[in-house]
Amino acid sequence: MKKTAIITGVTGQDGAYLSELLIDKGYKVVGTYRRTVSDFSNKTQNLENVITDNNFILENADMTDSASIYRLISTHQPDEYYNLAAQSHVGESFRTPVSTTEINLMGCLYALEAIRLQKPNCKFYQASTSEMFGDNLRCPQGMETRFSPVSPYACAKLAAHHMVGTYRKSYGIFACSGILFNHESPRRGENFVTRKITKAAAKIKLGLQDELRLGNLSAERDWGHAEDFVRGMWMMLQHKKADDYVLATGQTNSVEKFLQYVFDYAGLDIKKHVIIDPKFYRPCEVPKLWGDPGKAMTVLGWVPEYDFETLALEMYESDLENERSKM
Ligand code: NDP
Ligand code: GDR
Repeated sequence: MKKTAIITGVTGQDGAYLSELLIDKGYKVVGTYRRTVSDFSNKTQNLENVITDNNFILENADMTDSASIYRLISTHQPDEYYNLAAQSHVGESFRTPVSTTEINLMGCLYALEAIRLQKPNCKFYQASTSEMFGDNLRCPQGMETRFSPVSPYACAKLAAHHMVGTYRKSYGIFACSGILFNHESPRRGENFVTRKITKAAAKIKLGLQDELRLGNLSAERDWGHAEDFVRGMWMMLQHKKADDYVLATGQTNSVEKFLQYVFDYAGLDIKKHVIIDPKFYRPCEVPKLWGDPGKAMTVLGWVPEYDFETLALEMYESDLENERSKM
């Protein structure tokens, strides 16, 4: 019989890649989106490869509505549940700390509790994050590194992370947290820095835009590709024992380096087009993220295939093609 997987936050970057992976593996996927007044086709644009597939079902559910999470699990009796839904923008979490916490912490707890009560053998994946390491500069950051969150986003994610461990230890739920470092792709939301850069570079190249406003260029991130990372999520739930893992590439680069690499490739001059705007600075910054994926590599056999350069070029080329097709 087909396995059923629920993916909350399916309309986001990772949800789309994970849906494709699971459908390829023969799963039935129940993906959730939250209803808004704005155009439905905008919301589902990441899902164009799966939305008409017979093994894909789209359900309406809001992570802040415990009843809708409870209903999801009782209706579909899933074998696996991937909790990807989140207010995932760190900068935005300073402006909306309460709703960020409701979505990112309570959404996780509602799902764990619904699983405990209705489908205790359902395996659970929680989207934890390298942001939990915050301003701890000990590098590379791995399973033994102390957490030191510095944003409402990271605080909520860290509480959810501990909740996952608590349900695993207390009730024997097969619950895993993936502590994932930044991962990007052409489907990355447009207000995250990599996509903001590749989209702007493409538009500047085509004469559709002149300037790009950015914040802190000195921050360093360990950037990988979302396709590699969703494979790691699935591998965690296939392992015989539930546990937590770090997924990262093990390489770090600054925002400035990403910008320079993309602009050089596009033949653009940063000095002519890039303006540093304090509006994009955060009240508190995570200066450096550099992950140690050793445990995931050894125990799960997970190996990322993309490197920094291939990722950046794929994103730029995709934005260039998109923008050109609209001209
Ligand atoms: P995205 O921001 O692309 O997607 C988040 C998804 O959550 C969207 O589908 C969004 O829907 C949905 N969502 C937001 N609020 C709610 C809500 N109240 N109820 C239901 N759905 C909601 O994130 P990514 O795909 O990049 O990341 C997936 C997960 O992994 C997130 O939890 C993120 O925090 C975490 N993570 C991501 C990393 C990365 O580098 N990408 C690294 C580490 C962790 P809508 O369109 O309606 O807002
Ligand atoms: P991050 O990603 O905060 O690491 O969280 P983001 O791309 O937003 O920022 C990365 C770094 O770039 C700096 N920066 C800017 N950021 C944005 N968004 N816009 C700008 O104009 C800009 N200029 C400079 C930021 O200050 C930061 O240092 C992502 C999200 O996917 C989280 O959900 C996830 O948990 C972490 O990655 C791991």
